Amino acid sequence: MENDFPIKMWIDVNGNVQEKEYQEVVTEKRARTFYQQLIRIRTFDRKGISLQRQGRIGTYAPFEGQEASQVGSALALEANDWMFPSYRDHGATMTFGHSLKNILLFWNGRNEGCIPPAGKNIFPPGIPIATQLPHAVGAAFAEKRKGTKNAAIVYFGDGATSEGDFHEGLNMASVFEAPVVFFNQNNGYAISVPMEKQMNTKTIAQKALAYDMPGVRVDGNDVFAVYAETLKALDRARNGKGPTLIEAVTWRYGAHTTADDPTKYRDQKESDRRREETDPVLRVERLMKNQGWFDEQWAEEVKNQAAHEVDASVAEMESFPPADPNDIFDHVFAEPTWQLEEQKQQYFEAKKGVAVWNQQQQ
Ligand SMILES: Cc1ncc(C[n+]2csc(CCOP(=O)(O)OP(=O)(O)O)c2C)c(N)n1
Ligand SMILES: [Mg+2]
Repeated sequence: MENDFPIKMWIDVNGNVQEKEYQEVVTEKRARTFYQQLIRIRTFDRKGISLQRQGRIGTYAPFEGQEASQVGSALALEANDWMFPSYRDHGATMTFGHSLKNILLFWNGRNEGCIPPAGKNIFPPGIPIATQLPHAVGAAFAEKRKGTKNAAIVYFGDGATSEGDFHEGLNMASVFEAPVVFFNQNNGYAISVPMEKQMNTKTIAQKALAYDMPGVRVDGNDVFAVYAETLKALDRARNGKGPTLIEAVTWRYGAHTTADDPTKYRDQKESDRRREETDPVLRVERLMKNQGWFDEQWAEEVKNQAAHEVDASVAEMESFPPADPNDIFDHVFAEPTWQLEEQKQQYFEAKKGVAVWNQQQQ
């Protein structure tokens, strides 16, 4: 079965273009745009971890290693398309035009973090695994019924494919030919659970067969291959041909979140080896060097510009007051249920208890 779903690659690990015909898409202009975005989101990601370590934001889910999957797919979208991210996909949302400040506010527990810039169809990150898939199908189906050419993309991990929502979403999209792209980032792990312990299939792409839609495997660290395959799937969707499942094969170099220690379940040497060989940023750098497009001074400027933008967004985020715990309870339903009222009371009582305990320690 694995052989039926070969991994598509446009640029190999040494930065060489695989086919002559790709040269039309693999232009200097695109390489620069991709490189710039890859650096931008990596800079943000590293800052996210650093802010969490300093206690300046809450928890944080890093995506380093998965940048090509997120940049390549997001840059294939049209401005009016819909994006449904998970908690690890803010590289994609910021590429699609989300505000960096709001993304940071999200990780700091503030409601504003869920709001995209005006006119941008970006949903808040799906934290309960796979719940965003049926939402994306609904939005795509609504666009189809309205007669537009807009499509939706939904991001999720390998672990999410074990959830009922994954199957319900794919089935519904298939039956109603909804213009949606199911974009899976297979990073090999669902927190500490490796893929082989959670499914017997060797690929995610083959799961598309059950829903009679195309299933495509792509090198998720090759931004050009990801871009080209997503574009193809989006074209198909817009033209009434229905959904596609894309499996971007990738790896996260860091922890699942800042609350996790990956060395407990993964050999760090494996991650180091992969980084050396298949880092998505290095891949574009090697391509640009091979083509004579890489300019050290320009690359320095790109890095400085990214650092400047990220620092400015941190300052903006920090001008907001800390999150209000009432918000967790008050915005779930229009009228709060008794269970929520009870939980809220319990929370504040416990908090009072902690405050008293802290005082006693002083
Ligand atoms: C419905 C549900 N069950 C369990 C969890 C706890 N949980 C958070 S992340 C995660 C693993 C998801 O793995 P995967 O889909 O591969 O995404 P990745 O984190 O690798 O991007 C789990 C089980 C959750 N958030 N939601
Ligand atoms: Mg995963």
